[in-house]
Amino acid sequence: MRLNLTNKDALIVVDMQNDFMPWGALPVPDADKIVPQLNAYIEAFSSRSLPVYFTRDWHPPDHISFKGHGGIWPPHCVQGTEGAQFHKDLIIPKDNKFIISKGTSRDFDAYSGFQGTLLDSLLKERGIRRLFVGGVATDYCVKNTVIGGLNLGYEVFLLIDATKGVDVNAGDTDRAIEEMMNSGAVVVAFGDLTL
Ligand code: VGL
Ligand code: ZN
Repeated sequence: MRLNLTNKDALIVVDMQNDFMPWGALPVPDADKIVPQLNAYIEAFSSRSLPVYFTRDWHPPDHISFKGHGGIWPPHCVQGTEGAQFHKDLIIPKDNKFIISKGTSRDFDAYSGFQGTLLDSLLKERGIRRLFVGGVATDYCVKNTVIGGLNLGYEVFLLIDATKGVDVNAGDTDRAIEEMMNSGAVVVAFGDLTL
């Protein structure tokens, strides 16, 4: 596949926060290994003045998704904590970047970057039509963001070399990739971009 980036394209980096790294509260195996690859995408977009959207889980301390509060997850990405910070080596461009916080109120969870956020309106007001999505976790927030984008009418590319899944059940990540493809997402890797 050969892909030329245009001003209708945006990069979406999903939840590259400490708590999803191998040292964090809700570890995604090898999540830290994709930082260099994500940085390559970030540079490719940023150097062309194309926008980069960083989603982050940004939960209150008693969030509904946490064990003991009705959910299945250990407490993670609590607002303002070190665990909620982005991986220290992730490049955050000065310009044309947006931070999208989700899961911010106690009684609602959001796996999709579109759920309860301004992401769709920010993309639409810039005329963005194609989304390139990477980050973690493939089988949760990446999957829901990709399918959310498809449902909103975007063309969506899954960055297969810049995403990692948590695999709570063996095979979840592979099934998530299949589900995204069946929903219309196109799997691409860095070498597919014409740079
Ligand atoms: C996520 C589980 C709970 C994710 C967020 O970013 O994929 N997974 N909260
Ligand atoms: Zn969460």
